[in-house]
Amino acid sequence: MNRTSIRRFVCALVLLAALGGPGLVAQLETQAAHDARLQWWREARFGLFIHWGLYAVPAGEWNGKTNYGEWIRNNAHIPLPVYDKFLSQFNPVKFDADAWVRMAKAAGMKYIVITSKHHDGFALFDSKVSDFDVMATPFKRDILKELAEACRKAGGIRLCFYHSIMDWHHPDYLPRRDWETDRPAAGANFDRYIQYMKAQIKELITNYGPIGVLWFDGEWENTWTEAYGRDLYRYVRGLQPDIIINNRVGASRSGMAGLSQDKESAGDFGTPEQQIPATGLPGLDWETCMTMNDNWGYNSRDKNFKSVRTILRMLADIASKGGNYLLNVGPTAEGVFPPESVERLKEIGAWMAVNGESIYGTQASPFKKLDWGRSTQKAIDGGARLYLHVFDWPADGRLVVPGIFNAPKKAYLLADAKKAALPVVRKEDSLVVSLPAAAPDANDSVVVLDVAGKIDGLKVSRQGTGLAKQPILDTALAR
Ligand code: FHN
Repeated sequence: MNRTSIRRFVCALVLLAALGGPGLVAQLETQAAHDARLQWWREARFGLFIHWGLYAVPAGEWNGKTNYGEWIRNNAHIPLPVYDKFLSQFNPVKFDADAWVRMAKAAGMKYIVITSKHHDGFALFDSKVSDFDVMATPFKRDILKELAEACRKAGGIRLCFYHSIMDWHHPDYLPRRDWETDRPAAGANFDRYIQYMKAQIKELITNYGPIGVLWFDGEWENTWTEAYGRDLYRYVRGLQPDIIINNRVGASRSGMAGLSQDKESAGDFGTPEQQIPATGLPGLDWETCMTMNDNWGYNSRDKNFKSVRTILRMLADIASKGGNYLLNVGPTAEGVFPPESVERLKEIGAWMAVNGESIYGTQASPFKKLDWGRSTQKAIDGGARLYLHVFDWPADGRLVVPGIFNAPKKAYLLADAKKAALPVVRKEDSLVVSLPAAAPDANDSVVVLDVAGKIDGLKVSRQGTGLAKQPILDTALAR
């Protein structure tokens, strides 16, 4: 090798070493390949989260207290031998994977993320490396296999797995719970635990067909590091290259805001929890996960369910900021969704059947603020299609769309199968759409507004990004 090639070789090595840090995703694939891998997920916009496990047996109640959820073993200080007794009580005879998948699809959801193993260490699947799994219960059926088959048969919905890094059952997991004086840490080997976790993850990734997302959680304790996360990210992508992995694989999530401090950390999307970012997050993929009531796991007393109006408006708000919405159901120990969840999924589905086009495959709103609701958008031939989500139907029938300089092409109600044109006029820097007296939907009525030409980001400050590209527009929107 001559001097030049030696110099180039050394530079390449240095670069690769540098890439070992930030830029993990970029190191593994081109931007085009990354976009192709995430395309289905970005278009999906809406998924079902399912938190299910042994904690459904006590259903939130222990020693007279009734405010527990999936953290019951930790929060009620239940010793392992006592908690293990739930194994013999877990027999969800009413579980019907096809019914669950039908309800998710009918609700307009495009993916299901179910807890393969939550923090308590119990596996909802037939794991050859653990005896703390569903095969050790009277049920003795591989729940994830049945769900995988149900998703395959139904089509149009992807199965994804939640998997907790934190494990309160495995003897090698550290740290122990601070109240667990009966489980000394002596002899525990965290690296051996990582091998166990990788073995279970390999089972998940290789035994159930193509998996859409591996949704890690429980990554915040001091034994787990960003370096472990990068290694685990590579490991999972090596098993199934097209899989998507959330940012909780690493250790750089900023709490419940869910975004990674290091933009280049391991993971493909951010995970705000129980909250919606105040602004859109241009250039970032993110998904808000949220309970339907106050608990992830089933709590029989928790009747504080969000209204359909709240859920639909959150869906529109999240989509208008370019995010995904992962809405949770906590099934009972019998294997059924709580009736309140079933009812809401049905009503959400009725809205999505008419208006799903205004959510799926849309991009973030071009507007900083809309007094009457939200907006999503799609590119169309020769222009842009705005989906105006009207929460507050204007009493005077005039829907003012501020700060848009494109020429209007057509406007109509998305709920109107005939797409009868609605009058649109320009008033200074706004377009005004004349609406019928009655709103088509009590919660979120969608008005479609097609305009000529791409909406120029320079003219319209993006909704909530705080990036006011043209100050004049801000004042117009501020009115
Ligand atoms: O501790 C878990 C909690 O039980 C639940 O699984 C949520 C859902 O994302 N994640 C963790 C809290 O951030």
